[in-house]
Amino acid sequence: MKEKILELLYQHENNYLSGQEISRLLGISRTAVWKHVKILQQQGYCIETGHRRGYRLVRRQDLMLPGELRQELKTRWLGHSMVYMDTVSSTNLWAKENLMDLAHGTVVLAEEQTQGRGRLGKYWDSSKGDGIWMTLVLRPHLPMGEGAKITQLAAAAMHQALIRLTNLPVKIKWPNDLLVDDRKICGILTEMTGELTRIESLLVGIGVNVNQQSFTGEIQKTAVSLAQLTGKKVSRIKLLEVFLQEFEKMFDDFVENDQYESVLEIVRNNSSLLNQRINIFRGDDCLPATAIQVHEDGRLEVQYDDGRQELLSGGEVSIRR
Ligand code: BT5
Repeated sequence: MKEKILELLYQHENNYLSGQEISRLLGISRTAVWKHVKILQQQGYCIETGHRRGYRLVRRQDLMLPGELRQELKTRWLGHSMVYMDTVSSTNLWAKENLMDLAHGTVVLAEEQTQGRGRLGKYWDSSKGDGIWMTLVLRPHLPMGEGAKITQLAAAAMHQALIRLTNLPVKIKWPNDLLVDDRKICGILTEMTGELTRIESLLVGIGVNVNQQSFTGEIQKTAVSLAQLTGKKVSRIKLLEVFLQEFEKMFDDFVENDQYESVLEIVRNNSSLLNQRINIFRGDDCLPATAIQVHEDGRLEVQYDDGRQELLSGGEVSIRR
């Protein structure tokens, strides 16, 4: 009912709609309308109440409210179900804990994460209102080994979205980073549940630095935001909308039509690692090598100095140039 009220208010955007009219259209009492409006206001929707005039919705671009996003989103299935939270420990963690209730294509969004996570137990700085902190919940019919490809797919989709909106020279650092001028603008953390033979769920966690003016601590010099790079505030809603559309297109191509070439082309052509000397960190070990190619299964093909070649999985190594 809350969603229906919101829909009506969006249809009459910036104009007042009386409580009586809403109650007539939806067949509920005026008190019920008022209660739902109160909840929407608590969730961050800017609904003005005018004496005798009713309710009026004013759009806000400063929050990632699902209602705002839905107005622009042109996906077939991705993001049709959304969970929005003001603050959460981690959207990946939350999705894992609530997995049973989350349908394929659900997007879990938060304004702030108090325990944002990276790979291998590392942390992810997720300050309030500045970035996109989200998890895509996917339930594809794929064998377990195919999961690695999805991280590359997410990186390729975010690359395309960032290029379309900002035209910045964005590079993809296998397996899960997007960089501009060697500083990190986006990180991806893909987690899986399932059996040996089949994926039950894929949780694609994505963090994008959008409107931070500065960073502190360990990442002060290695992290960067879109606002810092472009010199102006960037709409998180617009970026989300373009990203979700890109992701859906690539995902459908891959899962339904077995087409993965366009993803490979993007991650290979925009790679910051290929043909470069790299250091591969695994546990306490560090081995120098050369990055050769992003393999068609999503792993990274490297060659050690003794000529030996290996395919690396994203989950187990850290790489530095
Ligand atoms: C990643 O790990 O880059 C994956 C980050 C995924 C974050 C999203 S946000 C939504 C979802 N919920 C979560 O809890 N996580 C996902 P990794 O490659 O391990 O990089 C982690 C390293 O990046 C840290 O050790 C820091 O050095 C650096 N870092 C932390 N926060 C950063 C930020 N906001 N921007 C740039 N670099 C950061």
